Amino acid sequence: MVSVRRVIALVVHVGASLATALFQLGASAAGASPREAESLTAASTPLAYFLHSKGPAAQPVIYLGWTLTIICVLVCVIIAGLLLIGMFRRRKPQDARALVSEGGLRLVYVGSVLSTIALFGIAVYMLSVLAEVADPSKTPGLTVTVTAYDWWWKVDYGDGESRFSTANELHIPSRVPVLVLLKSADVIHAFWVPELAGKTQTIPGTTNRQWIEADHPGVFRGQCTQYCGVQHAHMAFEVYAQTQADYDRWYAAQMGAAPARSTAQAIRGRKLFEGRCAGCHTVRGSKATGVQAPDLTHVLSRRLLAAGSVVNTPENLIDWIQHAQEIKPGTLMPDMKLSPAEAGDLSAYLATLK
Ligand code: HEC
Ligand SMILES: [Cu+2]
Repeated sequence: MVSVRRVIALVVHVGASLATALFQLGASAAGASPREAESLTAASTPLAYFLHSKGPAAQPVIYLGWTLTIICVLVCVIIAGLLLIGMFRRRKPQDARALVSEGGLRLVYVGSVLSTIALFGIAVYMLSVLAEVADPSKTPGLTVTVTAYDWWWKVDYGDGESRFSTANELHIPSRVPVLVLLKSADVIHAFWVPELAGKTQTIPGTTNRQWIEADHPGVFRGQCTQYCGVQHAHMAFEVYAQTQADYDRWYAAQMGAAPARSTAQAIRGRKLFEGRCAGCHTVRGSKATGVQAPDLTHVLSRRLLAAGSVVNTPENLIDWIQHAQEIKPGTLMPDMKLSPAEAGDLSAYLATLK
């Protein structure tokens, strides 16, 4: 079994290098500068999960994928070969009225038996992979709750006094199995971080479980993979695997409430926020306690906005607030009409939410 795995690992490796080279070639053909093309790796492609796995919950799946691919390619090649042989080694023309057939049914029997054995073998292998990835080998070191909303992800950490909530970003320490409890606030979505684990649905009224573990620090893209409405495609998230020290620092920073002291402009901005945004959004430490939208206590610490729709820059942030329906048509956040002065106040306030 070990040697088979080695062979598959080699095939995977060669495949990955080939795909990366092709991808970079395509990127430069499309006009990307050599440096840009270089910065792209196969990990940026949608099929990266077929080439790389970055954690133990994904490793057995990648072997399964390649084994199935190899078997399918072999079947195609064998059938094509037999067809060619059949075409060139025709039987002699015989009298159409002759009653005796020359046989040939034997091959059909052999083929049926072989296919049955192959399919049965594949089924057993698949079930064993399912069992292998069902539970982590160690007890999870961390449990987080992820709730899917149309069209973003709420992530809850901790319990009691030390609980906090963030959005579209999952931070985990690397090399620690993490149990993700999956819930849905509205319709069925599915949680998928291809390089770390398989897909798991989030179903209203049920709590599903999925464990993930990252071998090394890194950023892994996740995506909703169950069609859930118009903005399903803009329902991405990122998993940040960090060293334990980095993770602890992030955790401590997230747990704090928003700062109370600030400039006069920011205080005006906070009043405006509490008046117009608090029905949906929470900022801990202020009067805003809405629950139907992302918690914004530390919105500035996030890399992306609106479930991966835009990069979180000050310009994009205020643009999103005023034109959410243009950036993500149909999103459950309305365009907020703001005068230039109000936009300035609000920006000053949001800039304090680090
Ligand atoms: C009717 C409810 C509602 C109101 C009112 C509202 N929002 Fe939102 N907001 C949402 C929802 C829902 C999302 C998630 C949108 C998505 O990703 O599809 C969101 C997303 C955001 C985000 C992106 C957060 C992230 O981490 O991705 C920001 C920033 C934001 N809103 C700011 C504001 C501000 C500032 C106001 C007031 C001027 C406001 N919102 C008013 C519902 C609301
Ligand atoms: Cu979804």
